[in-house]
Amino acid sequence: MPKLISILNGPNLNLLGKRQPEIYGSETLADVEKACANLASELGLKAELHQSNYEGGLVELIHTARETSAGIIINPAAYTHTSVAILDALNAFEGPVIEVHISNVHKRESFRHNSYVSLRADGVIAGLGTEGYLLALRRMKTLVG
Ligand code: CA2
Repeated sequence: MPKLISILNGPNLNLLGKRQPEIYGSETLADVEKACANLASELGLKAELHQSNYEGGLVELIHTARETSAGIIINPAAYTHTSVAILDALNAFEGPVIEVHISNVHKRESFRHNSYVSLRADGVIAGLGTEGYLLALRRMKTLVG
């Protein structure tokens, strides 16, 4: 059985590819899901992508991943910069965690420079577009085998 990697996405990322392409590119979240599923299968992994617009929804997805997944790739979107609840949930997850941001948050407003999730993440990718999810999956393969 291939190991499962949960790819979790926060608020407004359901709009990916539909608004603000100058910041977030033109690929939709469904495109990202397909590309991740294909790469995961090449790597001998399984990837499942989820998105929630709610903080508690993301906490529950992390709790589910505790039971099902070898690793978590997470783009918590705006909750990156505000959510102790998501940090606490990730701290209760035993496997590797990689934080992904599509845009380079360090080149943007100063409120985007702090990440609570980075206190737990084993690695952080920012500013590499949606390709960041694929690079995170490759690193996951190294980490979970
Ligand atoms: O760069 C990223 O991936 C972010 O996590 C995206 C968040 C933002 O709050 C973070 O600071 C950085 C925003 C996600 C909103 O996604 C949209 C995508 C397309 C159109 C509108 C919103």
